[in-house]
Amino acid sequence: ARLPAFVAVDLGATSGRVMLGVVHPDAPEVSGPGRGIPGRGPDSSRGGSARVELVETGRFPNGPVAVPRAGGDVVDLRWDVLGLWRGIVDGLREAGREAARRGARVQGVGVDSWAVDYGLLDADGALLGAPRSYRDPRILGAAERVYERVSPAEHYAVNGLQHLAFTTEFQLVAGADDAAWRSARGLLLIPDLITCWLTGRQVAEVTNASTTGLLDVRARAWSDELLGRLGSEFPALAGLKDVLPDLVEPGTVVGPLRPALAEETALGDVPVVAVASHDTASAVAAIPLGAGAADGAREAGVAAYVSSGTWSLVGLELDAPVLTEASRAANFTNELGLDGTVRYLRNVMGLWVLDECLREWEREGTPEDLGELLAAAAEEPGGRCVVDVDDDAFLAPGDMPARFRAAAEAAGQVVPTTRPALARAVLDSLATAYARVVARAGELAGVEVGAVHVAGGGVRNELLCRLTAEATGLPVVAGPVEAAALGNVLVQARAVGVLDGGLDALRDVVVASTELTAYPPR
Ligand code: LFR
Repeated sequence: ARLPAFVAVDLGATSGRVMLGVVHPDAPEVSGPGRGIPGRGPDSSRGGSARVELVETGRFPNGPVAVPRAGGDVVDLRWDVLGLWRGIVDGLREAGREAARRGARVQGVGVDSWAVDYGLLDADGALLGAPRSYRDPRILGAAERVYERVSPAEHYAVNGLQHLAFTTEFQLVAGADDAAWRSARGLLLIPDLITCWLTGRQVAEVTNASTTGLLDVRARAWSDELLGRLGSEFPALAGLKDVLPDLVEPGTVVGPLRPALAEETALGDVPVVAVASHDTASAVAAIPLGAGAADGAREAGVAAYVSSGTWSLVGLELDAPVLTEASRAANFTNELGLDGTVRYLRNVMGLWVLDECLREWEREGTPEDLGELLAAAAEEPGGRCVVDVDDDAFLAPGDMPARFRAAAEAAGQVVPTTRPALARAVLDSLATAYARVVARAGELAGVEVGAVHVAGGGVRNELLCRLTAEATGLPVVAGPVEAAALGNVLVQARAVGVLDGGLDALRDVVVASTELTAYPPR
């Protein structure tokens, strides 16, 4: 029989990927990579878990595009979703070919992406203009206008979200007078938009919908209360309720691939599955919490995580939201996860700050090699310059080295004058933020944290992993790199019956599929 395979479309803010995940069945005596490290939590000593092999079949750049308007100085920051769509279709076609070469059969397609952003559809179901990027500075100030009418505490009691300037709700308020909004008859978050283009069907997958600010976190349903309040305070948004699609939980089959695409990509009649479509939710599903902590692991305690890509999402997996006033004041979010879980976390600005420095140096015509820069940064003295990377000043694209130095100066820190010193300062600032957030998450949730997992692209940044272990005083377990794509594949495989079991069973598959690296606390 041919091996089952699934195609994960994973869209990040700086690149999109299409990955083929081939599921290899239980192999009792095989010791996969990652099994060498003594584990706790998921049963990593057990043979016999299936294994997923990920093969990249498409990769394309992404980033906000500055689009000028007619008749003025206004520039909008938008996503090139048409370019992404082209990359996705090419990647699907290549996935079909790759599956054939490997004697595998594609049994599903699923899409995850960054959160909060959305496309509007007109009455014909056609896209009304390129979706706006959450980094568009036009958003600044919108949240405050909302809070004057519906207080932060009233929001938190229902949606449980941290304050982020760009939450969907605030974007909608900022755009309430737009001509496009007046014509809108549908609203789809980015992964739901791609899923709609794949299937023709409109749904709102719940993990991503939980980042809109419009959901009741306990009910995992749209909040009539918040939608009602918003509509009465901002009459232009009174129709919002009618443009939101029905919610579905991850693992729901949305429909078959549209026949024309089935033919064009040669994938045939495969189901398109709503996965945990928020990339962070897919990533967390694939973090083997509790496994792989080598020497130095505390006896007791739960594992925290850092999902590290453009953003760093730092927190805990819980089975119920924490909606206390202390939690709100500490700006912790309760986003929804797979299988009824809650992602209790905070956004930390993440590797975006360093990546923007690299892009700025490239724009200036003196590009920097990341590997060499990190090697030099590792030789720099640590702890000399720590700034609050979560300041909104770092949100928009631009001259990040200058902004970072200005922030260092304002904070009375040693201002980094060389690139390695700057890189070191960014990483020290990130590691310090992680340590603060991990400790606070434990306090607020009432648990003792015994280890920290790092997953996503940041796994490749060994210096940051080491600094995280030092700053938290906890063992760090790094891996997998392609956590979101892996989580995406796992949910599809379970939805069609190729895998079974709960999160622990899925994470056993991750352990069998991944190389985990342990960083001792010192
Ligand atoms: C990470 C992420 C974060 C979300 C941010 C903006 O890629 O999805 O979880 O806060 O992007 O959507």
